[in-house]
Amino acid sequence: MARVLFINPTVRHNDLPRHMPYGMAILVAEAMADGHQVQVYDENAWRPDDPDQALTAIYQADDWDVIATGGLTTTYNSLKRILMSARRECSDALIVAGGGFLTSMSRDMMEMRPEIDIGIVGEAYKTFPDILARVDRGETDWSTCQGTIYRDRVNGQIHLTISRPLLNMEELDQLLYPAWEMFPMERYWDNSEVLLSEAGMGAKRRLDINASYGCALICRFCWHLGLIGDTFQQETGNGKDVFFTYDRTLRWHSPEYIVKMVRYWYDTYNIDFVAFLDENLMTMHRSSRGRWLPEICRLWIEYGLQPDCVKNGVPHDENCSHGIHWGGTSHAGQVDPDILKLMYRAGCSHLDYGLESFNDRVLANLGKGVTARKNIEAVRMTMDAGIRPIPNQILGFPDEFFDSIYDDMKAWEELGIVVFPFIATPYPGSEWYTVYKDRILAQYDGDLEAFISDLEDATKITANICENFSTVELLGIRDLMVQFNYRKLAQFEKEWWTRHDKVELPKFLSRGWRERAEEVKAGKREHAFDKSTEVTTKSGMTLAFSALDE
Ligand code: B12
Ligand code: SF4
Repeated sequence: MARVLFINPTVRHNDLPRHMPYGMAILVAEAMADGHQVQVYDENAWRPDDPDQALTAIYQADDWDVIATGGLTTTYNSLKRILMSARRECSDALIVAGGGFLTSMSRDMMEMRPEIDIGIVGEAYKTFPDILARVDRGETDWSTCQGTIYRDRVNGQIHLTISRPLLNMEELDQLLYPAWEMFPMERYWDNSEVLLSEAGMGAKRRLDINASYGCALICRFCWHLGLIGDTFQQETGNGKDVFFTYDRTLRWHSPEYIVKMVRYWYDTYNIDFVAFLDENLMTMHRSSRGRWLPEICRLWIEYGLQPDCVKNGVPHDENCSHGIHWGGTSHAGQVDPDILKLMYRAGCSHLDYGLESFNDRVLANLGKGVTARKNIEAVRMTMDAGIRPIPNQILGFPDEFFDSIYDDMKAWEELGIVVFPFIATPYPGSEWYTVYKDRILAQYDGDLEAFISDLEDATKITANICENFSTVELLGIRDLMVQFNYRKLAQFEKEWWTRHDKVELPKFLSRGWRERAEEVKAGKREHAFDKSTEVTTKSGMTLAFSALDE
């Protein structure tokens, strides 16, 4: 059986380790169940003073057959170190990479990181065990291993194999529980608190769960890890590569699987909070014709997980020692008071809303399936249900302009929202990454790796994809927005018009992203510009826009 070393890279190097890697922890469990000799080095949890020295010691500690690593694109800098020293110290080991950083830009990443022997594109639940079984059999021909991108060891060429079908929902329910005990849980317990609700703030033993895969919507800055049936392969002139479409295969675990697992964690680890990692709980609710979430809530109570405070109808405090509070992600266009009521009764204490903007033009162009009015209603409805809504805002969309800026500020004031907006960031895998790739590269002197290395939280600006404001302007605008400085913004708006004679409002097409991806690949990167939209800004600059209709 193979000797397998998993390495979890550092996530958010300037924050504490807060989330054990859910997907990797399941792969660890599956590999152990198949009889392989598995070890885990969690760099994210340990944060050694000298990461390279620590890695060298670990690589030299055994004769590894397989080194497996991967994670978010934003962990690239950590992954680069991990991969480089793996190749140096373990020249004979098979280096396997997976997760977001690899799937979102498969061929580019294989070129950027020559240490990787084989990459797993998208879902790894079947592919990774298949690779380990082949290692056991001494096979080195990867051409028949579905769902991978590999490097020919003789001539160095990179090949993409045909994609592997996703697990169906029955198969998902057969997945083993994450092997949390292989990770340094104590270090994560120390940072259990979730500063999003009273119950979350007091959390001392939180675990995360990913109860569903995907989201029905198509927000153009978002991406789904290649786990939702949206990948397609296309010849590029440099070999086949992976692209992403609007196709959707939404999948969820059964309520029984979810609640039984949480009850198991409660009995085994005495957990007090669960964070649902699901991209969007509400689209799953809708896709299940309204059955999935109510059943989870019903079983949560039936399995004795309802928190005491909710059961007794009293505010949460430190005496609430029985049951499990939880939080997750919602969607303003799909939520309703009935489901919120049920969720509250089962212990839901916060819901994250990617509201993004309070301007209808921006929202429509984004593919979010929501309006400003719905955003406002959802915040109120969630508060009325006793659940804390956590509103996320983004600034710097391609069509951001003064009207959307003022709309955001007005809504924040009206709802009493305190927020520091993220900056619209074209993370690899997203539609805007593909559409704006040339522009992104131009901001990094053509150096793709420099862009990838620069990516962190979207609070920081990396590649600017806003058509109307420069990077410096966006940062200044965000500052003025959070201070509600309408006066300075109106002054800037006047200045802006002395330097520009038109505003650019790109209109993104809602037809199939597959066709769009093909156009983009064929070199047609420009998108339709809507010159007819009339925009009214706070200081009444509407007239200037009529010039657009010429
Ligand atoms: C938890 C989470 C985080 C955690 C960190 C999680 C961690 N420990 O790595 C935190 C909160 C820190 C985080 C932050 C951010 N995140 Co985040 N996050 C998630 C979330 C909600 C869940 C991840 C998860 O567990 N998924 C479920 C499991 C099953 O999937 P998985 O881990 O990817 O594993 C599967 C495969 O990818 C693969 N795989 C994964 N790892 C490995 C390793 C090996 C060796 C192999 C073989 C295979 C493999 O196998 C698994 C089974 O198929 C996802 C959304 C989602 N629901 O997926 C977003 C998501 C991953 N995040 C995303 C983004 C954009 C961010 C932020 C940039 C957001 C922001 N505005 O700041 C920041 C970046 C922070 C930073 N500076 O690095 C994007 C992805 C971007 C990208 N291109 O990588 C996602 C997809 C959200 C989205 N829809 O846009 N995130
Ligand atoms: S609603 Fe959320 S998860 Fe769904 S596509 Fe939009 S940002 Fe992504």
